[in-house]
Amino acid sequence: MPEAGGAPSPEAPGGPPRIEAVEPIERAEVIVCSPGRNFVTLRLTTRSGITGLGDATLNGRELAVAAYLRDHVAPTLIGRDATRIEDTWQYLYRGGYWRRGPVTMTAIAAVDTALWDILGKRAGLPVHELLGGRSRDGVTVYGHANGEDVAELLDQVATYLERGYRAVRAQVGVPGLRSTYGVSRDKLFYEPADAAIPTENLWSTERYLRAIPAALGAVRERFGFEFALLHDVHHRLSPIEAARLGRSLEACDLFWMEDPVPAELQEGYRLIRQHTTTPIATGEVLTSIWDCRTLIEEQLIDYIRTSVVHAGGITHQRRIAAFADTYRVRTGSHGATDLSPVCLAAALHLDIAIPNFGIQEYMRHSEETDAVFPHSYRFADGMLQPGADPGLGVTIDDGLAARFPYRPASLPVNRRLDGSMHDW
Ligand code: KDG
Ligand code: MG
Repeated sequence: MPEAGGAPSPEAPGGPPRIEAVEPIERAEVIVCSPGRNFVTLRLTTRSGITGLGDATLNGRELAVAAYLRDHVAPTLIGRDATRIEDTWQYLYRGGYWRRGPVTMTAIAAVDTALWDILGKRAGLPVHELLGGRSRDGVTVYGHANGEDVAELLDQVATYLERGYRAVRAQVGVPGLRSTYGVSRDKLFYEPADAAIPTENLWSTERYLRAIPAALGAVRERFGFEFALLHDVHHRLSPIEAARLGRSLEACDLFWMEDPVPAELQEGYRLIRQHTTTPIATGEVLTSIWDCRTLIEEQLIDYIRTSVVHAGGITHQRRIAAFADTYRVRTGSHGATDLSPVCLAAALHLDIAIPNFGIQEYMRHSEETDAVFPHSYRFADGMLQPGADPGLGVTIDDGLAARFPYRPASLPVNRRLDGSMHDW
């Protein structure tokens, strides 16, 4: 392992003398592939040949992040010291006049995650050991049971419980709507980004609010209360509608009701809180600690669902978790299939190390995705284990990735029955 240099670098550009790089970055490559769905991956390689991977996938906006990384970030990384993880984060965030937002924060996340991967490989340790080591035996995950109707949903919940899951998210088709968020034809995998031009779905709040309490009630009636039950509203309700739903689900003893209102409507959570004790989770579309501040400080939520890939990487996600911990808010990291195995591995290293982990979403990746991204994490007894490989424990098979070129795919949009736009 190279020694830390103490001599000022002769090429310091104008400013104060710089310390020589311990592990200079020599290459930054952006790899776009589509093994079952689109993924953007950043690979950094150091002068001594260590590689690190970072997920940079933003569903439906993949090429925007790829261009941001290639055109604006990669050139600034060459020669930079790979061991300066915090400084690089500050350079990319504070150094950027135009801050935050999903594209920027996803690009920063990719660099940060790749640097943690490099650090782990350099040290010969899995990333969670660098983050303070295990706080728990494993990472409890929830799977996605869903059905076109209640009967199919019950079959799917049974399948997840038989597979050993201790936590299940339940989504059901709404009668009279031709498709509903979270309900897929292929039960184990779900990919809403299904067409280059967004598919138009139909939405009815009234029908949804009538269908859900009955469906979740049927799940509890059939399977009892010895597992965690979750439900994702997917940003669709007004605060008072969400309050009503939360109250009507109290007897179901939900682990959480997710994203009851659109993310930008944070004041709405105050009203929801006044009316229901159903725990609330949100955050998958939030990209920084500043976006979560009110929700956490006012204890308007119980679980913060920001992810490594969309909220600035391991460094920033760890900061959000630490801030949340001071208010006894726990984490529930987003883990849909559009978050690549590189992101899932990074999330698992963090989940296992932090004190206030709550639960991890685990939507299985397709076989093609798993083949392109061989990984050391494993599922057993309702938990994922990050594995003991140095770094993140994920690689990318370049040859195979090249056989799955990018395909344009957008997330759907929603219209109400009268034709007006609604949140998807
Ligand atoms: O890209 C959008 C998906 O990640 C999102 O719709 C999935 O809400 C989601 C969840 O909870 O997994
Ligand atoms: Mg969600």
